[in-house]
Amino acid sequence: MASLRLAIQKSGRLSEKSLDIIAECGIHFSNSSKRLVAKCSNFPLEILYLRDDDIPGYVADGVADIGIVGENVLIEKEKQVSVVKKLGFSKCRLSLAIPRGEKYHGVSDMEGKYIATSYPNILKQYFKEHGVKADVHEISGSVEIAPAINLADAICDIVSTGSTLIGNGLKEVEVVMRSEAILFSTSNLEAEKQAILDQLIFRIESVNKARKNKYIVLNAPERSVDTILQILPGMKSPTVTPLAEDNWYSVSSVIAEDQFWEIIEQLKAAGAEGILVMPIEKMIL
Ligand code: PRT
Ligand code: ZN
Repeated sequence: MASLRLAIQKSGRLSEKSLDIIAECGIHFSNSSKRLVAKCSNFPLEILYLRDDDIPGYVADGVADIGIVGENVLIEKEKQVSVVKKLGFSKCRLSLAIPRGEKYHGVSDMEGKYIATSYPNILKQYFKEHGVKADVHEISGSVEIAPAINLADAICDIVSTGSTLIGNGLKEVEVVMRSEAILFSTSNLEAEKQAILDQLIFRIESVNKARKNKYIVLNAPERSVDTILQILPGMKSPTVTPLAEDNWYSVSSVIAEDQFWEIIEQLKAAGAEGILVMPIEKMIL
């Protein structure tokens, strides 16, 4: 029987979350950092541990069938692959930054400037789109120190909190692209492997939906139930069950994580009591 080969980062910012997703899909594997390949015991999946920079090439060549990297790496490598799904973790941005004391009027300020980056292809494309002719130079690692040692006028690097830029006397002036971890596949996946990938995507989507929602149970007096039902969206409609105490009901539903606090406040104001909120493990719609 065919098995799908997934390439993930061996050790780095993407490793743990990539493995978490597989584990939350109920797939068992041995996670030994010394290994190059791990076979999953209860799903036709093999995990290849690689440097993130090598993953797009291996997937394009068919050495691995699918891979997880940051979009920044995937786009920079310019390989022929198919994007499957954004995964919502390792969010960051690729930004232009200049020394803090310098004035900035717009991207045209970069005309003729010497810019250091580990992402020359993305940056050259960005300048092309903005009609700017800049001198883009590839350097790998410690890009942020380039202006201080007079190696460059500006840099283009990954930013998350921004503290690395501040610590190096730089300021972020343009966001060149936004990035997050992405699942992608070789462009001509054979049918049997595509079927395994479809199963995997279904599981990932169930896990991700569950992460974005909470299960809520509360008690309410009869006079509050109508108002509470209007506040709660629910997958279909909330469940309402009478309690042993006269004129009291238990109401349960699913609410979105990002509306959580707002909804809780409204429910309390409407007369809800004994509110319980629980994480959802999987959500199959
Ligand atoms: O060894 P290997 O080649 O596999 O790993 P790597 O060192 O190339 O990559 P790694 O593990 O550092 O990052 C993997 C991916 O995580 C990147 O390609 C991004 O998609 C994503 N990511 C998310 C980040 C960051 N956040 C991040 N903050 N990648 C790098 N950084 C670095 C950035 O380069 C800069 O030095 O963190 C610093 C900035 O962070 P702040 O918080 O100070 O702004
Ligand atoms: Zn790398």
